[in-house]
Amino acid sequence: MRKPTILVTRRMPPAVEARLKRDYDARLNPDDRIYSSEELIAKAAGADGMLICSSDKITPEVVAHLPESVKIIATFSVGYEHIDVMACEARGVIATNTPGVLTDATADIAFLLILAAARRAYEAQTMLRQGQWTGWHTTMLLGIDLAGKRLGIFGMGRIGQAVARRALGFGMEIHYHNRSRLPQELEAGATYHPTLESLLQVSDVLSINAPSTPETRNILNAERIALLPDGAIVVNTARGDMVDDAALIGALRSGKLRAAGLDVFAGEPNLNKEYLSLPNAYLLPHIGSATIETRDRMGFTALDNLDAVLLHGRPAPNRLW
Ligand code: 8YV
Repeated sequence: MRKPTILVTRRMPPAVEARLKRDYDARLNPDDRIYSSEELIAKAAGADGMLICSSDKITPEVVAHLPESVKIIATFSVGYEHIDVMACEARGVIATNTPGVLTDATADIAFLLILAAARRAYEAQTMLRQGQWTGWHTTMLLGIDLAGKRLGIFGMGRIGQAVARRALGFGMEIHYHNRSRLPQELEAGATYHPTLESLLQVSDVLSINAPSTPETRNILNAERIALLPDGAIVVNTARGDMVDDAALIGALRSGKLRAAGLDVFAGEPNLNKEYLSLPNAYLLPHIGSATIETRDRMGFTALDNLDAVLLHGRPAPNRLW
């Protein structure tokens, strides 16, 4: 029997590429160059499925011009704002994501950012490496305790809940805002806020864990930042486009906010360069899910979806429509 053909738009971890080659006629991208929309369409000619990443923009135009042969688009990511799911549905192209397998890795990075922001890790590292550490003193690089502080979680899905579990271990009080209130057993003592505005007012540390949607785009703007307690910390491991960069940078400069920890940025990798000059911004290049185990799991989950549809004629486990 003919092996189905998969267009793989980015280089995959070795174990994932091995499984792809075993089960499919895989069109790999060893150079890892990001394809334009035109290239995506041309390279998909005759393919049964596509394995994409969040760097590939599956717009309504791309969906409309995909060859008839493409039955499924599996993204190697939990976020799927780069896929026009309605356009896929309208054309009958199945779209899938990889929920659940990057929860812990991403929550770990959220906590790394919370700690780094609260304890001035960037300034400390810079001082030491630049030979400016002249000796210990009682008021050198003072940060803040996390114990006893209120952590506000915007978006209490799997990752938000995993951040909450970690925060409990650090003695923080958990508050959250979500579209709907969680059942009591999942809330685990956290306080629900029916509005984001109410959450912001009590968030000594704000962690953004919501999906990027038309409703959440630019949601953390100047007016909402003003609602945070003075000296609050903002951490984002979700998507950069939920934050108004100019407003966040202004608040970090003015001292309204103590610090920020950011793993994601609007327009990645071309982040707003002003962040680079801020000593109180701890910045990472979107490494939330970057562990060996997690990236393998993401690839295998995407493959499980492709396998279900293309090898077994079954429903995809993580179908988006
Ligand atoms: C991925 C992510 O690294 O899964 C997501 O939504 O943001 C990241 O962890 C990236 O998007 C891979 O496509």
